[in-house]
Amino acid sequence: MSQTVEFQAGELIYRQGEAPEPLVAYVIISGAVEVSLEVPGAPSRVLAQLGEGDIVGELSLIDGHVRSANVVALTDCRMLLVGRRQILNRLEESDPFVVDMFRTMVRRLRLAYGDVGVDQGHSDFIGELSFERDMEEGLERGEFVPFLQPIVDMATGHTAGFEALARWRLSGGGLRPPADFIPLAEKTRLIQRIDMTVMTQAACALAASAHTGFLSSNLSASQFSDDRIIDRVASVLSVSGLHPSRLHLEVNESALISADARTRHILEELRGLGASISLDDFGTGYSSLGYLHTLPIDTLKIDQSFVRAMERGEKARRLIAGMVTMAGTLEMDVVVEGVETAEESALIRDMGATWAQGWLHGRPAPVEEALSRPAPAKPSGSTFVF
Ligand SMILES: [Ca+2]
Repeated sequence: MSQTVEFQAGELIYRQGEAPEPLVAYVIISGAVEVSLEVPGAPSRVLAQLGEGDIVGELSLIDGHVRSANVVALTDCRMLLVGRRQILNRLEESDPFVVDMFRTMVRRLRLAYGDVGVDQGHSDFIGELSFERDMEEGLERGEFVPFLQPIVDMATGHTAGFEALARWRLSGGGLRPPADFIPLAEKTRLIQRIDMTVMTQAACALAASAHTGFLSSNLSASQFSDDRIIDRVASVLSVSGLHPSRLHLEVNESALISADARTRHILEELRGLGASISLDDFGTGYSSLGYLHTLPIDTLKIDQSFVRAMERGEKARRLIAGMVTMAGTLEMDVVVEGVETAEESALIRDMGATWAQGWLHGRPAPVEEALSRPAPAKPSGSTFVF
């Protein structure tokens, strides 16, 4: 939740000792407030005057306890409400040690409140909170939709499946590219809802179409923080009726970095549903090869940066060939991403890659358009003709 409220000059925003109702902190968008502390048997003491970009009420938001000071509007104020979940989601993303230390600091601030200043706010944070609210509203209005990009069988030239990519279709008609919203969606964990709405819509569309290909759908690293993801994916399969063998789940290296027992358990359960696992953006992350043979991975998606580098020299070419060979040794399929020219496509096919994805084979397109595209021509000679 995020929304704005207004207070008039002189109005009490909250009182020391009262239960926080609603349980929110306030970011000052415009205006100024005074924070004061009542001390028994003494005149109340002004702790701070705060203005645009500052935050008040954050202690209660974090620990749920009563308000630790009085806050009064000095001028007419407009404030952004910050809900508990918005803060807790960000905290949960942090290292457990940092979270622990943070909670200890909050407790100590409570004890010593009269002796310390009030936190400074950050204007970046206001921008983020507003954008987060826009994303939540966009999700509620169903504005996040899949675009499908074909993944082509290198042996036949036919579309073997599609990757579902999130797009934000604004109510005004525009499209917001993923680079605009994915970073904050990941930070706030709204990415989990975006992943699932995109996967559900794409699975329903593919299951209802005449196309028999697979759906490759992204699961962000934050999905691996708990095993409810297994139920969510099971529910996508049951709602859509898509045969589980047609679902490929793309996971990137950051989700697997710890390769711990929980990650393994989640991957095995997802596979147990009948889906298969693709390692996304392979070669760009931490690239520890150690987990490749220990985790249940069916497909490597070789990051597009390797194909881009092919133009610059033989080494990149040999690197891709090496990765394709390694995947074959481990009995994994390979998708080479970022294929843009017929020459690249031919080279990759000759290396023995299973599938290719890239602008040559089709750009991401709205679902109906992608599913109604005629199948590409069968390749002839050493290059594909499209
Ligand atoms: Ca992907």
